[in-house]
Amino acid sequence: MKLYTFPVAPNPTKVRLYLAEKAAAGTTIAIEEVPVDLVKGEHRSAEHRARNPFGLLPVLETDSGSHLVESLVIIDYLEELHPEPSMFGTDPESRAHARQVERIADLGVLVPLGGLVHATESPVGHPANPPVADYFRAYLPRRLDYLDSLFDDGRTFLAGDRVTVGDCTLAAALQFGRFRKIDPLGDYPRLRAWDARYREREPAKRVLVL
Ligand SMILES: N[C@@H](CCC(=O)N[C@@H](CS)C(=O)NCC(=O)O)C(=O)O
Repeated sequence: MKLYTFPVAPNPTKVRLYLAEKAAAGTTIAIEEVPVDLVKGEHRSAEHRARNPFGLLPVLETDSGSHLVESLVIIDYLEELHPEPSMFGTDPESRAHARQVERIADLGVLVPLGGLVHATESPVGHPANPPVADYFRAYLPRRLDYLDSLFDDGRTFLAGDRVTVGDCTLAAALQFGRFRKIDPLGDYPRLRAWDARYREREPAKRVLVL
């Protein structure tokens, strides 16, 4: 299998953090990482569009040569191939909560924070768009409030006392914000403490560069 990826880009980073967490938990998944330079625009080439018609990263090329182009679907596929230890949960309810937290971290933080970066100072050349930036800025607090409130019960990670995919998603999102010096955690001490805790982990140290 091949993973087409690029450092700091949040969706590829989410998958790379997942792989690093899985490896740290004892399951090394054999995947060749292939860089596609987003800053140089390599993702817009015909070669990459043959892998992903949307011209985005990450892309997983499976052993049969097919392409998966959604980060969470890539993770789901790898989890099906390597279910142990689960990066979602051990029973239906814990899996549902872990997946819910991941969706909120993705749709509620990664997407708007990524949109804010691209609408202000896009590393891939999207035009600045102040009204879009304002929209995403206003979108973030309710989702961050919710994620911060999860720590009311003293949990260590977003979905409980073990790392799940949502931790990878949120860490990937926050790194992309740091890339453009956007820190949305100012009013969220528990999320900030989680962020510091997560970044101390070996998988995070291996993958995150900012
Ligand atoms: N929903 C997709 C989103 C993929 C995506 O937006 N990838 C970004 C990098 S994080 C990209 O390739 N951006 C290039 C561009 O916007 O030109 C996923 O979850 O993988």
